[in-house]
Amino acid sequence: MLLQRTFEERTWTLYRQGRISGSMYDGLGQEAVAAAAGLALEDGDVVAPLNRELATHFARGVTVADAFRNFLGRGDGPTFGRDGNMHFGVPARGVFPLVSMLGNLCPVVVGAALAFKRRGEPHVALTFLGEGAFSVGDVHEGLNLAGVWQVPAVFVLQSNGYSYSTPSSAQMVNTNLAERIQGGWSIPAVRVDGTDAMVAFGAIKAAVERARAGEGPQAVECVTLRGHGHAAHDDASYVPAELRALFADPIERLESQLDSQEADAIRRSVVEEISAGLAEAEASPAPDPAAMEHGIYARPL
Ligand SMILES: Cc1ncc(C[n+]2csc(CCOP(=O)(O)OP(=O)(O)O)c2C)c(N)n1
Ligand SMILES: [Mg+2]
Repeated sequence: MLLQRTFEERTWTLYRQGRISGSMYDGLGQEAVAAAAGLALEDGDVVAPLNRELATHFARGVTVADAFRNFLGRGDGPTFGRDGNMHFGVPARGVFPLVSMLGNLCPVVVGAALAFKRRGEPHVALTFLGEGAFSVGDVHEGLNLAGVWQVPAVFVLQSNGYSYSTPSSAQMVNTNLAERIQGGWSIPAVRVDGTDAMVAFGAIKAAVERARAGEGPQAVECVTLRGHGHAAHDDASYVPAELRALFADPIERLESQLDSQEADAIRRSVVEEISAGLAEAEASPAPDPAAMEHGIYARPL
């Protein structure tokens, strides 16, 4: 959780210095869910994180240096300098790359889960969905087939109250997504507090293990608040202060349960890991123009 928070604080600075192009998206306030899902999985499982789930990448073994290489557009980074943002994955670590089209990763993950089932492999495929994604048809096609085929897929809903600046209540009549998944597709679904790391971990871990045991698809809805706006241009001034006051900071909440010396040691080691990873990425080469067409045509990267 702290790796994601600290990494994103550093990338905000890099962005304001003009060293990261495009925009900045972060998962402030949602780190518990991202970390919990990453830690609930095992080697051989696959996961498709979205743009607020860097902790999932880190929990699956993606390095801080590789994440910085992507943001800084380095030639030896996960997207070889083609993306300077969150649109990357590390397939060798079972992490699928993010595509921007909301909901598109849902049927992809159901397909991966179907492959595991057909091969008789004890693995699980997991993806995240926000409320905006939940209004896209692909998601409902994916959920439906996951139920029909009873594949080992886990859907983690990031219910953070908004899609861009649209509050969920202006987008859907029933904002209880767990209820809709359970009622609509007969997929077991629970709704938990996404600011409580241990509760989120317990719920996601149980869902992953049920899917792994052959009990079919599972869903966990984690209720959070998106701490920042959608992206750098958005100051989230439309989020009422009374709503903000209802949500705890997941990191402070977990830290309050730790011994303060232990918490300090974690903070120090995270700062060191971030600084070392950034230094490594900064020393990495720029993309080679000769490699521009790699991965576009049949030639593999
Ligand atoms: C199919 C599609 N429609 C619209 C967009 C533009 N868009 C990007 S993010 C977003 C809102 C996403 O909201 P949500 O799924 O709740 O995720 P959150 O940003 O809250 O994490 C929209 C509308 C898109 N990327 N893809
Ligand atoms: Mg949302």
